[in-house]
Amino acid sequence: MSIDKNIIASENESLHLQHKKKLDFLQSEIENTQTIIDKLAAFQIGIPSWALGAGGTRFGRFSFGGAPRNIEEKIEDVGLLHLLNKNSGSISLHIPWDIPDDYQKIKALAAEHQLKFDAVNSNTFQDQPGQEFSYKFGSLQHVDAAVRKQAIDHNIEVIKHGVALGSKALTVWLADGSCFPGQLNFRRAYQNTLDSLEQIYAALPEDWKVFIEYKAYEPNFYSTTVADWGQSFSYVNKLGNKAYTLVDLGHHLPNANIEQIVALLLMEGKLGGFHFNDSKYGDDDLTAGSIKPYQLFLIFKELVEGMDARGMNHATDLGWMIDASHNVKDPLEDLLQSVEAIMLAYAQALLVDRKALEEAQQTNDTAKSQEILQAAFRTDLRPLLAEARLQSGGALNPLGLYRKLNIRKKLIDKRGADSIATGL
Ligand SMILES: [Mn+2]
Repeated sequence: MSIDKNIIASENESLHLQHKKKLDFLQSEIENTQTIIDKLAAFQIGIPSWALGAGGTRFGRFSFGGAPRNIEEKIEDVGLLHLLNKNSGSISLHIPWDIPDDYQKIKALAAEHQLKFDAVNSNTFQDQPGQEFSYKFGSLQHVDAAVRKQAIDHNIEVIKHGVALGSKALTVWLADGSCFPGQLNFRRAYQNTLDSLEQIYAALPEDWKVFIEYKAYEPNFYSTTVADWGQSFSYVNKLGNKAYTLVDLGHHLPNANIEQIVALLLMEGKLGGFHFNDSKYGDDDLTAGSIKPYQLFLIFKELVEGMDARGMNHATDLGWMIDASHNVKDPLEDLLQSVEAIMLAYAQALLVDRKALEEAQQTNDTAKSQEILQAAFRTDLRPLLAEARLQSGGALNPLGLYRKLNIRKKLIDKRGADSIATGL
């Protein structure tokens, strides 16, 4: 599924007057908008291959129809998103769900859609058909060395797939933990996990990173072996300079101050990347910015400040990925909304008057500090996002055009109403 460039151009033309009016107003209020627009145009977000179909819950799954049936169709779907918004320039694959038959063919297809391969993900939270040992009681932490070896070998295989595709990072998320007190010796589980991670780390190519993701609870409900940023930080510090912590916004206990976690991880040089989503209660995997947009902005404020303090490139020095699940929305519409929300939070963070904030902080002017942050948060910067898309050849209104062109219906016509995508 592709969209003719002329269709995007003519749709943009019909929206241009209205867009210009809003943009002119913003440009009269804000200096150097082109600097922000250029940064927005450069910023690319990785789309998860596992979130292009219906996610469902543990109670059931309701199909949307037209779900991508294989890795080629997943790349086509991400290519479509990128064509519309020009900020979805990479895809994150999950192994074994997305093992390519022909690397060169898949690389060529991705290049055709101007997509890169973001971090590759291993999966030791499920048993696969034909697998010798079960992960029911963990993988890298397992009491049995043979199970650990199977999980280590799997991660090394994932690295090999990633190398063949041109990816530069491995994300390890472990479901390992325990459901009941007494089930697990915490220290032994930690040591086994560290030992397993060291063996995976040893297989990393020189220019690769490994991201260690943490999660407070679920599927294990009493303990998780990499449960929070402190535990991940402890592993990545021991592993070495290619190991980093990955922050998934839904993986904290309620009300955790994620922006502070992000600030400190960045300061310590150990923040590797992000999984964006939003949540009300737990790991809800909802559309980024749909529940707590202010939190998303505060996180980006720390990211921009912390990356600038370390002289980092906003667009390329961290892994920016979405990790979401779609139960009631069209997954592609949901992903367009997530990308828009992430871009908006980034734009607002770029707008913060950091010099004034620094002065307010140094003089303990608490009210002023709040005014400065909220002034940025409450400025509607959507016209800058639209302008960045326009300048990059994307659509002024991606979701509007997606709907106008009846893309979901066309996908259903092509792939069927009951097609199922591999993934969560
Ligand atoms: Mn995640």
